[in-house]
Parts: sequence; C-alpha cells; structure tokens
Amino acid sequence: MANSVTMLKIKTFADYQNEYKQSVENPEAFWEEKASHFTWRKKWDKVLNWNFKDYDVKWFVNGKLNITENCIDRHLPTKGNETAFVWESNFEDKPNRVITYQQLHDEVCRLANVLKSFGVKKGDRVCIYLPMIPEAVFSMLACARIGAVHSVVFAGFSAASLSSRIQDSDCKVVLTSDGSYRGDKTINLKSVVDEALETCASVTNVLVYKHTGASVNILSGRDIWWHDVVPQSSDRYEAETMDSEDMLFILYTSGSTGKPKGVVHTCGGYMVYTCYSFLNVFQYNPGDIYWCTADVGWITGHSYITYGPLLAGATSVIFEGVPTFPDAGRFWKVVDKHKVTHFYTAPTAIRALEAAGLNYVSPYNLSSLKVLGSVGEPINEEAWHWYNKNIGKEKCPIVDTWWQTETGGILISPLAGITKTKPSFATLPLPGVQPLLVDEKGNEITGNNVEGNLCIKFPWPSIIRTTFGDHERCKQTYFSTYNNLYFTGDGCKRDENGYYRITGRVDDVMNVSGHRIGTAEVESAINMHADVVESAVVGYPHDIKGQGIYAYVIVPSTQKNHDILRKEIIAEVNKVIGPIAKPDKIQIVSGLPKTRSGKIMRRILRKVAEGEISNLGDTSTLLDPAVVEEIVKTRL
Ligand code: 7RM
Repeated sequence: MANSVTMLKIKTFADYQNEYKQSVENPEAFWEEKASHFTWRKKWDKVLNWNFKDYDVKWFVNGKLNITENCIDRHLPTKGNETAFVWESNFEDKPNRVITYQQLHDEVCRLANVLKSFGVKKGDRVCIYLPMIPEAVFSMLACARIGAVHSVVFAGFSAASLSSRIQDSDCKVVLTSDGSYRGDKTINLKSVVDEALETCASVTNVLVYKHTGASVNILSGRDIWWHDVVPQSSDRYEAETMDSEDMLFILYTSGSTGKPKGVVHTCGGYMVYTCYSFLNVFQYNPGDIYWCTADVGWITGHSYITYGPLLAGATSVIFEGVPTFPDAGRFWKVVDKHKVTHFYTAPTAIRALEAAGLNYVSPYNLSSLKVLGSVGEPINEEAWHWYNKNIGKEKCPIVDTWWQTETGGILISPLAGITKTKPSFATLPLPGVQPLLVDEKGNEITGNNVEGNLCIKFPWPSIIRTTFGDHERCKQTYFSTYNNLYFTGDGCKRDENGYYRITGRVDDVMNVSGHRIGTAEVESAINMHADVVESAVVGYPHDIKGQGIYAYVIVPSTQKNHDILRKEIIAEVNKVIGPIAKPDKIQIVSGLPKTRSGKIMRRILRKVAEGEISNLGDTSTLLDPAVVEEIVKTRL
C-alpha cells in the first residue's frame, strides 16, 4: 500500500546529510524506500541495473505503474475538489481558469478516449504543439494515460523544426491550437503545423483547440476540432499498465553537433525522481501556491509544471504570457493576485525585470512569497542579490537549481530553508547524485577550491535512457568522453566548503535566455541562405540574455547591401529554427581563421566576439593569420 509522498520530505540539514550518506552507501535500498511511497501495480524485481560502458540503465526493473494514476487518481479521495492548476491568461483582464484534481482527471480521460479513437496505441508517438494553456498539460497526461509517448515541441519553433521533430520520432497525431498569444504578438500555430505536415507522412490526425479564434484551414479526414470531440467523450479511462522502463516522453534538445536529439525518459524512475526533487528542493507544503514560469516545451515545464507538482498533489499557476506584457510588472502582479508562495524562473527574466526598474515591483504585495527559484543558466551575483532583496525581501531562500534535459530532474541545488545558500552557487548535490570534477584527460580532480568538467559517476532514477532511434549517439555524447562517467558538458567550480558553482558550457552549445542552442544548428540555418558561403557562430556575454549569438558570415565580396543581407539571414534562421535562435550580431567577413587541417579556431572567434582582442593567444598554427586582422578590424 502506498504511503503519502509527503513522507519523502527532508526536514533539516542533518536529515539531508544523513540521506545523502545513505544514498551513496546503499543506493538501491535508498531508492527502493523512496519508490515505495508511490502507487505501483506490480512491485519491481530489482531496483537497479546499470552499465555506463555500453550505456544501459534500468530502474525498478519489471515494476508496473501508470504515472497519471500517481499524478491524479491517487489524490482524488482527499483532494478531488482542490485546485491542481490556476491558469492566468496572457491578457490580465481575461478571467482565470481553475482546474481541480477531479476536473483534471475528467479532462485527461476525455482526451485519452479521443486519442484512442484516432487509433493511438501504447508506444505510439504524439506531438504536442500548444501554447501555455491547461490543455497542454492535459495532452501530456492523456498520452501518458494510454501509454503513448509525448513529444512536446515548444510552440515558438518554426515549421521546419517541428517537421524534423515529427519525422524523427514518427508521430501519428499532432495536438495543437488555432493560435497562441505571447505578449502583444499572436501566432497562427495551425498554419505552422499545416506547413510542417507537408513533409510528414506519418501524421494521420490533428486535433485543434480553439484558443485565439484565428481562421484555420481544416483538412477533412485529418483535422478535427477539439470542441467537436473532446467534451462529448467519456470522462473515464482506465490507465494503461506501463513497465517502469517503457518510454514516457521524448524531448528534443540541442547539442554541440548535428540536429537536436530526442532525449528519452521512462516512466518509473522519472516519476520517483521528479516528485522527490520537487518536494525537497522547494519544500512545498499543502496550501502553498507554486508557480514555475517555464514553458511546457522545455524540460523545466515537463518536470516542474506537469509531473513533479502533480505527483506531490500541489497547486500551481500556469501562465500563458511573457514577463514584460503588458509591462515589466506582470510577474509581480500575478504573484500578488494569486498569493504565490513558490516562484521559479530563469535568470534572464530576473535581469530583464531588474533593468526595468523598481517602479514595476513596488506597486505589488509580494509578502506571500516563501521560496524563490532559478533555473536554466548561471545566475550572476548581481541578479541573485537583486532577486533576494527586491523580490524575496531577504526572507526567501533562493534555490539555484542546476540540471539538464538529460538529467530529467534537479541534481544540484540548495533545499529551500535547509541548505545555506551562496550567491551564484547551486551548492550541493541532491541525495542519490554523485558529482565529480575531471580534468581534460578525465582524471578526477579531488579536494576543494578546484575547477573542472562536471561529470556524474552513478545513475539517478531520472537519467536519460537513450536518444530516440540512435542509442549510439547517446553513448557517444554522454558516456564516451570520460570512462564510466556521465559527462554534462558543463564547467564547474567547487569551493572551500564543497559547494558547486556551474560556470557554463564547455562545448559548442550556447545558452541564450536560458535556451539551449547549438552553434552548429545556427550555422547550418545561416548556410541555407543562397549568398552565404560559410559561417561560424559563437556565444558572447550578453547583459540580459546571458549569452548572445554572434555570427561570422562569409559572402562573396560582391553585390548586396550588408544590412539587407543581415535581415535575410535573420529571416532564414527564423524559418529554419525559430526566433529564439536569431543572431544578435552578424559580421560579414572574407574568411574564417582556420588551422592548416581546416578546423575553424573558435577560440579566436569567441575572443573577438567578447571584445577580448588584446590577447588572442597563439595564432601561429593558422593557415592565414591576415584573416584575424581583418576580423578584429571589422568586429561589431
Ligand atoms: C533545466 C535546463 C541545460 C544547461 C546546463 C547548464 C545550464 C541549467 C543551471 C545552468 C548554471 C544553473 N535544461 N543550466 N541550470 N547553469 N546554473 N542553475 O535548463 O537542457 O535546457 O539546459 O543549462 O549549462 O547544461 S537544459
């Protein structure tokens, strides 16, 4: 019989130290106990099988469950009439929607029945391309209820990006809406889907939620209005029995090379870890109002809007809009309106709102706040102090949560009110997480006051299982750089007290406004422009975005006005990826600094983009050192 998941909560720093010790000394006994607080249809035979060499990890082997039963059904006897979600529209004068756990159950079941009627079976993939409306969460859970695998695509990605994701995972159905609102912009999502589907033969049905009222094209036989089929469906659906290691979802994320990879998470371990980490990091208590401002299109939305909070039986705010609409006071207005106790956002938003000034903060009563969170990129000390002083009024612990799409849940973070915080430090690993710093050669760097590449040496329950359709790529990317270690791609310092500070990516991945974007992806988009011969993209420090995108582009010395060319290149990037990958600076050059073997020396390009031109380091191996002079002279 399942106990209450609130039993998972650590209460003191001594508890934390004790749990941490147990989790390292006997991980299987540790996680077995945590897992026992959930509802399983059949208990596992073995807690863990793992092997980082050929990469194979299985948690709660042969255990059977359905995650939606744990997110919804188990709460119904006690919390059926309690609020699961309060939805706040993009427009502040539009009424909220309140969804109780019972209503969540009914909506998810209706949608599950509709998916079933489309012929979606256990294991089939379903693409979700929706704005931040409760239906996005219903959609994820409806898939999980019938055993289908969801692949949520952020509704800011272009038709080309959407299409390549649908193709990669062979999705059968797309769940979308007529349109979306983001601040003062409206986007016609359905027309993006239509364009994407011109190149996706696998999709048999598109379910369209009416949200903006935009006129849409309905392709008969394929496209169906949500309101024509969902409300009349049964509000009962017996959840499918899933194996612990059956796929729960695929989420595409950028890496240093090639196209985005489909990161795969599975049912059992992901459930245990997202709930455990949510409760412990945020120290959520019944009656609290939790708000994570992420979009469900990113892992933060999956783990800490949908699954973690629902597993814990929490009440959350879902917000459709953006931080600066109608003005830079919107976040604080929403905190005041809904009496938010736990607020979780990205440093880029904090910096943007800091820049707007305190006049946007002071009108609002923020006294409901108890815990503040940060995620997605390193938080600089200044932003940390501003957040602490002006939003938390120096009484709210800040949890700087480090994790990745691949980790499924938060790995390094303070536990709110329990771990002593330190500005810009993610502090200590959660129980079950064994971080390690290594040098370039893969030797462990021991002791404190050191810096290296961040690896993890033991699996935790929500670790990536594979990259969809290409296990070799998963092995290569994460488990081959260093022997027997998961490599994060991040650089990291460990201070004199053993606290961790993540310094940023050490590979060719940029972090722009908390979004992961590969330099190679942007280059390949730029290269689609007919006049572009070659390009090289690097990140550079940006006051608000954390990193900006700096592109060096070779075009034939001829014709076009450079401003027109830049506009066209930006349009190309918009078309191939989406507005989030828009280059901030485009420098037209006649050549790129290459070694004799033809490798672009990105180190030099990064320095020029940063404005660090006094010391470019060794350029003696360059094929043509004159290129560097030109690049320095014409830098933006
Ligand atoms: C959750 C998420 C992952 C990358 C990761 C880091 C960076 C995330 C922090 C952070 C410093 C943090 N997943 N990152 N959180 N850096 N401090 N608290 O963002 O897959 O989209 O990105 O984000 O570089 O590798 S993600």
